[in-house]
Amino acid sequence: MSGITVHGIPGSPFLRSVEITLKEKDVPYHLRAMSPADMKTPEHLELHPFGRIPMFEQDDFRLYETQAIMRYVDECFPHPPLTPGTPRQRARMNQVIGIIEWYFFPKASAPIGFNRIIGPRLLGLPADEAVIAEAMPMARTCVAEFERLLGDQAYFTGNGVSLADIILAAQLDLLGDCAEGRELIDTAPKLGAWLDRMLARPSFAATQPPEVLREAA
Ligand SMILES: N[C@@H](CCC(=O)N[C@@H](CS)C(=O)NCC(=O)O)C(=O)O
Repeated sequence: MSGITVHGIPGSPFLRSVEITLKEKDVPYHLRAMSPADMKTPEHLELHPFGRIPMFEQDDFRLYETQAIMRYVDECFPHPPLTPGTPRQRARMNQVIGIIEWYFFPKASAPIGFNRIIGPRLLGLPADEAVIAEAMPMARTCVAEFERLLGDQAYFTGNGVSLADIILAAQLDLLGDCAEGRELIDTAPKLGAWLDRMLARPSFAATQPPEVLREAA
């Protein structure tokens, strides 16, 4: 056994990114599924003082921050590698991850996804339409940039899947479950085809968001 436990709420794209990384490498792990009621409890804050998910434990080693977890797993279990071989490829991977962390997640996918998907479908909260409308210009800029950076490549760094592909596909899959997300993806045909390729991977199929988050639910 790997001694690995991952904590988080199923449906979280960050939790899913960690799980996909482990599954791509065929590393067994235990998922400690949390519910919204577990958030910010003393037990949660002990593992993650900022009260977010996911968290990772391997024996007595504890880690939070999705990127740090994924990079650690990628180093500990090198096959198949999810970090590409050349400096330019690694720079591209890190650039895409930076765009996700600084612009796409906080200013586009989180406000739209929370107000259109997580809030109404999981927490019974109404959508704040003004927040969604305000996030759309940044969402369009990000998607256009992802389309440009992907270009005619199979994946963001060339022919192999990298950590950037995993993080972005996990976020776009959730966002694509609302009208705004689909509208965004429809503006970027190469990104749409790439997303289909990513979602067809066994690691994505094995980590589907719960039905309650899906639009038809
Ligand atoms: N920088 C953190 C961000 C994690 C994050 O924002 N996770 C979301 C779920 S996808 C969360 O915990 N949201 C709860 C909250 O904002 O209170 C990471 O990469 O792990």
